Amino acid sequence: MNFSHDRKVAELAAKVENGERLSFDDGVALFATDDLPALGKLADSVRRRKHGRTTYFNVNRHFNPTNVCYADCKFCGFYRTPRQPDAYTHNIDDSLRIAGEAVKEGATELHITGGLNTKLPFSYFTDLLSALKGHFPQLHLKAFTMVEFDHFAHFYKMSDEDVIERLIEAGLDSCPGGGAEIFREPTRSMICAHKCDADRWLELSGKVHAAGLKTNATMLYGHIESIEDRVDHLLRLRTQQDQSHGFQCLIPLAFYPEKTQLSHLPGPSGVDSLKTMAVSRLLLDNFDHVKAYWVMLGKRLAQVALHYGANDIDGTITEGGELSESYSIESNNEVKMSLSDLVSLIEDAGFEAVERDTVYNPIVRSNAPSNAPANVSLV
Ligand code: V47
Repeated sequence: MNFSHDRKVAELAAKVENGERLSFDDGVALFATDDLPALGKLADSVRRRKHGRTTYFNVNRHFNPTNVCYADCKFCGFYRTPRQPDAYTHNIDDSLRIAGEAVKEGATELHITGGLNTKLPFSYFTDLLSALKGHFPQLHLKAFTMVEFDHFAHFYKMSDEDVIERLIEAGLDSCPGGGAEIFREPTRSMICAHKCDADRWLELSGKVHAAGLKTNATMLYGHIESIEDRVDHLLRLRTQQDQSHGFQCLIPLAFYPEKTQLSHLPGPSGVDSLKTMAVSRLLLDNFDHVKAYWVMLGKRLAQVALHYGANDIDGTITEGGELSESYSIESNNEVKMSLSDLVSLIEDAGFEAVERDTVYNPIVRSNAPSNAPANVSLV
């Protein structure tokens, strides 16, 4: 039996098997195929070569210190202007209480991002990190996107190096992948005109990597962008990774239109999401990990995406995240999964669930988190 009825996919399968790098045109051709199972098989072969049957997850919590933001991104349903009644900024005590709950629930990571809030001094962020690190030294602080770094440097008139150094001194351990959205113009300016541009996002990633920290990268798809925009985005990340080597993981983020300025759009289909996962895995030959973020994909599609190149499904506890405060693709708005449910989800898809810390060291728990369900299966 031929690998694919699509001759182009069969040709690219040979290229992938020989370890050759795929080009821009190859990426566009893979998106164009109607042979979804063959595309999945190809991405799965790369995923299995890198990770075998292992699917990683972690026990984490998202925390947004403030939802006040001036960026006005068209795809965002989270931000508020300072005068809106539900605008908030957490003080240190609140933040410690939330982090304390997360630690009690067994979290190893706090994922911290927030709005670009011009009412706050830079010391708000360093004090926040120092307090969290002081109280919970075991908690990995994955905090602030390249867009926030750019805002800090401009707004507080500091050099990039100073911003990075002072946040690391305060307790920063690594950075999440947000703010990348879609790099290519004019799409980027149409959806997030007030965020830093692609070159700046990539430049800051390089600087954070040079300072010794790992970061992630995202791609927001399924809104107004073209397939060429997506391929361009992935290849720019690949080029940056060749130079600075600090990206751990790509997270393709399926656009969820509800409560955004783009709510008239349908969002990506299931097939589109699986193709995007597979092409991401195939183009990013220098990224170790590709994550199926279940909060945006939904649990069922995230499970299938593990057969389309993804080898990580993110966290158990995403409650309180900017992608969950206002919405979740899950019909009951459930944005929290127990460790045992997540393990079952992975095993049911035919993979071996491995709990990891933020930088992909496997974690072996000697006993369950204090509030974990009694039937929790330990990894
Ligand atoms: O940059 C905002 C996206 C990102 C919507 O690093 C939306 O491990 C879909 O970066 N529909 C922030 N997506 C979240 C993020 C992230 C999430 C999980 C794991 C990691 C990681 C990083 O969320 C934003 C934007 O691209 N986003 N609004 C929306 N309506």
